[in-house]
Amino acid sequence: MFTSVIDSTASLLARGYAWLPGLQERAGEGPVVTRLMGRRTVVLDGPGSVEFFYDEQHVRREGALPGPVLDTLIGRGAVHTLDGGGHRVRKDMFVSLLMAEGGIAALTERFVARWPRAVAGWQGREVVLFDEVAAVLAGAVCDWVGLPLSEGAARSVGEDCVAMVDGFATPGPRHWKARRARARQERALRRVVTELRTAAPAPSGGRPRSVLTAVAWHRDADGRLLDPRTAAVELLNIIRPTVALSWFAVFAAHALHSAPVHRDRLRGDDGTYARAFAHEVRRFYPFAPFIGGLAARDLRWRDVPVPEGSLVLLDLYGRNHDPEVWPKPCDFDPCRFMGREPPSNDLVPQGGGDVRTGHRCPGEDIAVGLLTAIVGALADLDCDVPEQDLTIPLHRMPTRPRSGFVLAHARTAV
Ligand code: MYR
Repeated sequence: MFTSVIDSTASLLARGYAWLPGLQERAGEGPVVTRLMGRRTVVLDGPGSVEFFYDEQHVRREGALPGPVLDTLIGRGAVHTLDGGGHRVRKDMFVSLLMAEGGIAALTERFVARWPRAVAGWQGREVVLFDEVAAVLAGAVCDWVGLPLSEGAARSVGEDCVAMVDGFATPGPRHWKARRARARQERALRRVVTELRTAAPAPSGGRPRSVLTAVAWHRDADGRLLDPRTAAVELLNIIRPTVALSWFAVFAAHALHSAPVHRDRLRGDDGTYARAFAHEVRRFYPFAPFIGGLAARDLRWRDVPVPEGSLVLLDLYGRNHDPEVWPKPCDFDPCRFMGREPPSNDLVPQGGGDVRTGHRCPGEDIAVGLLTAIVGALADLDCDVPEQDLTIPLHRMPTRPRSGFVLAHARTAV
């Protein structure tokens, strides 16, 4: 076991993805016990950790996310901050919207329709793939939500969503940019919700006409409509994570560039290899290192006391690289997913647990579906990759290839 009484927050912010593996190395076989933001913190890893963390009797969400994360990434009053009955009713709304039959296909079709137009617009200039994918995803998801936008407006929404994700875990200018981006988008969506409610009566029964209508007229566990700001927060909790797939898109481009052999296989593919590739991108590359909550009561984890109110972290990156679960975890090998969908608590890049009753991300199927389409689109792209810095710095959270992946002379192969 590694126990530190010295607060480790500054070390986490400085070391990024290397912070937890560093403590784990010092801890040997036992759990890491440290302090973050002044709180006793116990890290769960290894067998049983995902199941332990997602047991509602063990970990609660209320009060777990610090203000700087709420005011940038997640939003105040979001589903992520609820427990028990309040969580279940709000979560049902997300599940019914994000996992509805045909919903993922409809969103993916919007991305696929926009992609060739975007590529055509890159003629004669270098582009940063990360920025371009964010703009296409923003246009696709806003349209799908029921908020069709011009290309320019979609690009701005994409930039704001990227800023929220990019700046939530970092003090300084990136953080203030994230706060401004959230405030701007919350304001705009609050207005949309208020206008929609004023313009027409609540839809009576049946399937709502759009995601926007469903969120605007959603009633929480207390039977009340969400206040317009919370409705805006939850709309952003659909739009922003979709745009955040740009991180996985550049990781996919990085993987294709590092091993071009995958491209040939993807070009002759019926989608099966692209899906396996998408799963492997989500497993292999560093995105969310861990997830946190508060001990709901006095607990013990592998003989270590976890007093009520302690911060409990679940090591997501460690789970995705556990050699007991993933042989040769540091090899990028999509074949490990050929012909099989991963057991849900083995592959946890977006968290684990049960999607309907627990805190598992309800957008995970969307992420896999869209990333599969993105992988196919990238494999079909003929382009030059100019000299650039493609290193992935581990101290930066969230990280990505430094250059954002610059392309030149791009065109879709016929
Ligand atoms: C979303 O928009 O909800 C998806 C984005 C999740 C962000 C995950 C990036 C993790 C990087 C840092 C963790 C730092 C903990 C202080």
